Amino acid sequence: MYTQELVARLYKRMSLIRRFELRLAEIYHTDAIKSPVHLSVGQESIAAAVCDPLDQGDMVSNTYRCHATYIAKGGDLNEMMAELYGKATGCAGGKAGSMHLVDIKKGILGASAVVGTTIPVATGYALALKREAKTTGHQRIMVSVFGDGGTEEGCFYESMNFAALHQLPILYVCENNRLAIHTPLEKRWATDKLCERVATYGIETHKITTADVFEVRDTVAKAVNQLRHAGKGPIFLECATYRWLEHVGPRDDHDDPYRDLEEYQHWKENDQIVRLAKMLDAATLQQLEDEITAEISTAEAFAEKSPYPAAEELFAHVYAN
Ligand SMILES: Cc1ncc(C[n+]2csc(CCOP(=O)(O)OP(=O)(O)O)c2C)c(N)n1
Repeated sequence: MYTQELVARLYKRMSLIRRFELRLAEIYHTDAIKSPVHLSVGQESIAAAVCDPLDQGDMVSNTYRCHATYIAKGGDLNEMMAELYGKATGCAGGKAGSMHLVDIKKGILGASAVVGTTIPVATGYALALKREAKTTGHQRIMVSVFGDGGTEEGCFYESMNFAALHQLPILYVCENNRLAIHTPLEKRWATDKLCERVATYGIETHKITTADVFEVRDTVAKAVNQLRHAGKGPIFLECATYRWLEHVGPRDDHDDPYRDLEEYQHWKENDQIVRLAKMLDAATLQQLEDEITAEISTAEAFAEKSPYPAAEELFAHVYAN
């Protein structure tokens, strides 16, 4: 039903994200990485599926848990690793770290550690893209990715209203892992009818509970097509997913009381990387894994040999020129 090319492409993106992050977890104790890391292990299928139908000119914004969309949107791996190492060759000059990955030429708008704040910024960017299309004749799309916690911020609802009123070319994607640090959804929301809440703003919504990489990709492809050609937005997508490692840091925290082992087991059995590996022949799989190994070790070597930023760089890029 799905072409081998698509399966291989999605598999490679998901596996690259996971193996890159698991490598970070391995080297984290050495202090080579100079910033906290919020890993997406277990959540890879959403970023891979969301970014696959996008063009390079389309934009993505994310939160501090931004490694997955950065990689899935084609962000430069060497610059990403160098940024984590705090090196001058990093995507933000080595001064921003893991929570602020950016690559404008690849359509990665940047991220923020402050929950919810990227949502209005992405909404404003979508307004700019709508205006730009009037002169270029080509509608670029904005995709704003955030967690369930982001939807608890007032600016989320202000953004929904503004985007709906102005029919902006933006796809909102909520990665709903049901956790905000250690607090599960049941202790934060009176009802989990998120799509119903958003729909009251006059926004088309979709909810995917399976994290099925093909289902998410197909839904996003249709949404992108509609935003690009029908001139009607926004669209809201809620994707269920699950974070396998601790909120921040490299540790597996399944012994912590806030975790539900049965839930974790359910998600492990639904691992889209394992699923897609079974759809590929052994030679293709080996080739993809070899490519990933090479890309990660090239990035690591690049980061290691890069210099730290010069002292006089300290105050550069603090204010807009
Ligand atoms: C405005 C604001 N409030 C609180 C925090 C502290 N904080 C950091 S991460 C987080 C949880 C956010 O959860 P969610 O948006 O679901 O994203 P996830 O970590 O699950 O990807 C909180 C409350 C913050 N960074 N910013």
